[in-house]
Amino acid sequence: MKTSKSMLKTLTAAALGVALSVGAVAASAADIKPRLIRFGYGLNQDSKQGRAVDYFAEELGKLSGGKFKVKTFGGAALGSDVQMQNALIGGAQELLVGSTSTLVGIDPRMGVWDLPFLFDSAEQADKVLDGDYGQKLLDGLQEHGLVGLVYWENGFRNLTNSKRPIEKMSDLDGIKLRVMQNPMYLDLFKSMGANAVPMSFSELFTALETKAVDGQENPVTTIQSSKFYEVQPYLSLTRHVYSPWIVTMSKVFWDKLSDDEKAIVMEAAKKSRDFERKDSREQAVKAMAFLKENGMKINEVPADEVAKMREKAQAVINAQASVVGQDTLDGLRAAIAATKE
Ligand code: TK8
Repeated sequence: MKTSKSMLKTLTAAALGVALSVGAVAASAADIKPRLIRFGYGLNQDSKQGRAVDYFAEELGKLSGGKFKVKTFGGAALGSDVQMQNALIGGAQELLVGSTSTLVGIDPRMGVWDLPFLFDSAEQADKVLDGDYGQKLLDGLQEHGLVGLVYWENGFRNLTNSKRPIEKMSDLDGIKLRVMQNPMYLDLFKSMGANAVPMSFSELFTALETKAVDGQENPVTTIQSSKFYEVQPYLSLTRHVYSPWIVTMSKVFWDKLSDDEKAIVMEAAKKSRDFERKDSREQAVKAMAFLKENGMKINEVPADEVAKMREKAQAVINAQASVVGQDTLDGLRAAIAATKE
């Protein structure tokens, strides 16, 4: 619900035939108070995550007429993704962008985005994430103390390791592989023969450097921006999962905001989503070239070997019905099917 003040403004603008965005209306006359938002994230500042966080900070600053100050904290300076989620729920931090995977302990349904070999393209994923299905999952977070604003792109995940190129599924045998903290990943990579270990992202570089683990999996942009290429010679292009990122806000903070304030937060969030996805897709191409130039040995995985991985994945996907709920899984399949109509 808009306040009567902003409603009047909107009507006036419409009468004048001026196309004003909510934010432009809001900045001067609407109900906006000075606020501080602490926005934490796990990647380095020099990454697509950092760039989009900075973009959001600037946009929201503008939309609020300078009243909202967004202080940004990259490189897990406020803690790991799980720690930051808890800080949001407790009201000690306002905003976070990170993986959906670490939310499964809070809301198991978030695990659907980790299901392997789900999307054919990033554009297809956009449709499902930004459509009713994705929105329903965002809305579901509210009862757990988080407000899901938008999804950004993390990207298609690929394997890196220090032992050997993964050219066939059996090359994964015994590879000690760091996975994200969704138990589904453990089952998935164990079923493919790897020795999977869950670990927070903030500990990963050191674990790779000290060889506490042999490998990990992430999109090429992260392999570049987190400097994994310095300690991981092999990159195998499996594209096994399309990962989104999710921007979440503390519900404690959200509930304090006026309708006008909520509207500008949402507007900045949506703009940042579009900015980030565009940047992500441009950077993915550049990252491939960069990683090659910087000595990574990159290989494609032959189709028949990917087929073997898909077969293992299918059993893991089916087993997720009891975790995320059959309805949630069916809804996902329907939403994906609808993108093909
Ligand atoms: C960054 C993480 C990262 C994710 C992971 O905090 O944990 O591997 O892909 O992007 O959210």
